[in-house]
Amino acid sequence: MGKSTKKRIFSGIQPSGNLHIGNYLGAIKQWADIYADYDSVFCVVDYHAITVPQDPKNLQKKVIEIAKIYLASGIDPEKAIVFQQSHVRAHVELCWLLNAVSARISDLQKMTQFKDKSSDGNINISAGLFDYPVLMAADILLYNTDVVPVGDDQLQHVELARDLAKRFNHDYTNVFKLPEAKILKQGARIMGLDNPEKKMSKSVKSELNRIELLDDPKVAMKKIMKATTDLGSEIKFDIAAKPGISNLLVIYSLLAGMEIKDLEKKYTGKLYGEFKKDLAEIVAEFLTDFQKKYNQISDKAVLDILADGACRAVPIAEATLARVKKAIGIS
Ligand code: ATP
Ligand code: LTN
Repeated sequence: MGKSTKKRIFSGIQPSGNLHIGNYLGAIKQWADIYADYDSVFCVVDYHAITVPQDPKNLQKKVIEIAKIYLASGIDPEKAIVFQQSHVRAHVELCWLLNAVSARISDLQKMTQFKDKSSDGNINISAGLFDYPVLMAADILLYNTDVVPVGDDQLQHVELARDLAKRFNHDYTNVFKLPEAKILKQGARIMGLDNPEKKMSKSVKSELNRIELLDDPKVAMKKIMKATTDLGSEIKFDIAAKPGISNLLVIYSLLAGMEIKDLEKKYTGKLYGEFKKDLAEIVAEFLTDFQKKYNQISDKAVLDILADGACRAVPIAEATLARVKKAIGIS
């Protein structure tokens, strides 16, 4: 079989918290829309998840849930590699090597995700949380990745991966391909329903912040009806003046496949309530359809897919790791 000439995509999500439509619209939908045109690799990054406390009884269930969400979103495991990070040891090995020779503490101190997650004065923050972006760089670089489709909060991490690759190539030999982030123009930062000034997030306490992919559709409809809106009554995309309505317009546009300007026309002269009611129905329809697909996939099928994915990932990762070790002088 000839070598694929397609560019490679790599991306991943942590098995922590409950995935929401921000994760879906910013990352997973983007993968599902483009992955067949690439040589695609999707990972469930369990070693990233444990940088904050996880319940050992629940972690593997979460891994299966995330993998099922990838599949229910339309990723065909025959056409893409889908695997669990901890099944491929090369990830931690490359992380160590990059830590030792290319990563700088001064770079990691600039990472906003670390600053945000460690800013509440908690002294029990793990060293792994600080080193998180180096493991992410290892994930990406092991697979000679060209493109990393993510939401915009991950841009800084992908840029760090690129910088580490450049530094390594400069200091040793040209081993790594330089990856680029792929960030959607629309949907890369879905905002919280209860606070449209901040991104929708798994870790915000209030459930009114987000629509979870496995939410009961009726509950999701209520969350949309309760979403924060703005002063005035016009349904118009204007992030500065109308962050709440603008966020809902983005969600509507992406789920219904309609342009925002067409939605603005459709709702000219109409009230927020009517707009929200329609959006609530669109969200409920989406969730019903999504969950139908999700529920058709058995845990056993997922475990087989992850095992097969690891078998396909290992040779690619090991080949890169061998080149890295050779460049450093370790054989
Ligand atoms: P946390 O709340 O703990 O930071 P998260 O919700 O950001 O978690 P991640 O696992 O960090 O979830 O993100 C998975 C993927 O979803 C990443 O590509 C990330 O950029 C994307 N993503 C996360 N939140 C959003 C959002 N609100 N809008 C668009 N994309 C998002
Ligand atoms: N940090 C990412 C998850 C992640 C990832 C990756 C994304 C870990 N390794 C490699 C893309 C490529 C996040 O979304 N929180």
